Amino acid sequence: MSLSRRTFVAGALALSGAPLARAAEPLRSLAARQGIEFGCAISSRHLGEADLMELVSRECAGIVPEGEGKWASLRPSQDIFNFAPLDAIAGLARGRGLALRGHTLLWQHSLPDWLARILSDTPERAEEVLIHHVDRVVRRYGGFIRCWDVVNEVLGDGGLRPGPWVDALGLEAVTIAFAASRAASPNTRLILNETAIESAAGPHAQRRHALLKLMETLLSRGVPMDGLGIQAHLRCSEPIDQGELRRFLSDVGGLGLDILITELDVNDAEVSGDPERRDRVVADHASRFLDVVLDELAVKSVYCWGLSDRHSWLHHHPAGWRADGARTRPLPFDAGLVAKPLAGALARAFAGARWRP
Ligand code: 9MR
Repeated sequence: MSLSRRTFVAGALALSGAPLARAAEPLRSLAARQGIEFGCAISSRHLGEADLMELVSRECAGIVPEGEGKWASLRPSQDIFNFAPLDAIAGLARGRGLALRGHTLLWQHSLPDWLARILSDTPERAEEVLIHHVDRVVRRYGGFIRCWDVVNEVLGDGGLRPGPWVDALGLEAVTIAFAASRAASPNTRLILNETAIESAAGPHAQRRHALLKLMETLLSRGVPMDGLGIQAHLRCSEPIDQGELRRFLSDVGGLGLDILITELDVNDAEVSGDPERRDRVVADHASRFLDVVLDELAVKSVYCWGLSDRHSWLHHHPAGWRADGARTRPLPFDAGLVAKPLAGALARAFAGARWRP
């Protein structure tokens, strides 16, 4: 974009503490102009909401399934793969020309009950069942899902997070999942997805440190990992540590890894005031994150965890419950699908970002 055009867009958007008009340029094209992919998570439960699906295909270049790629959805029993819900999301992506990300092959949550027995058997059985699952799932969507969150939230505050996979296989769970993914689809980008690394809070600092060490270890062992996913479930009550975040992103980029923002939303559970004020605080908080993040050229995509406040996991999780009983407003569009200041913050951040190849 020329400087004058860029100044114009940024200037026009700067007027928007106010909601963006629906006629504003879609987020996906503002992002794409700088080589960034913008997208969001969707759930197959909401595929029937025509207005929401219209908004998704207008604003997004890609989608990611909120739950349909998890073991609990794909594996009702040991012998059965149920691909129908994930296929439905893939069908939307195909029909609307959207990219599709995969989420997720190795996580301590959303596992079917039958798996516990196998994972507590022998490490060999655990390895076998993991390879079988990854192979079937990744191979099936091979060329179409170009990027998978292979491993999700494997770090706790002090190293590997205990959970069924780590308890059964230790770090090998991670290396097996990556290797099996690469074997199943050699051209798919393979991501290590992690949470809670962006604030000044002690556990975040510890996790940044542990994450760098983990990625260095995996790369030194030849593990086929292409990038880091930063979930970015931001919380207004937890200030962004801009200096440390900048340094961390640069260290990750220095390892030759891509960085993806995979699950952005902004929790306003502790923000007081009317919705207008809360929406402004949310947008400002996101800007402090996005300004640093998009300044790092290794950052290639930004996905929100949902698109409209009509549906958010935070409405169903204590982390998102407010003392006044009102619903959290964590996403760029309100429940009526009108753009909020957070959409303006995203638009401004994309318009002001540098081009990345
Ligand atoms: O938003 C998802 C919610 O609907 C599910 O019930 C939950 C358990 O599967 O997972 C939520 O998504 C999580 C994501 O998979 C990983 N990072 C944290 C997300 C919010 O909890």
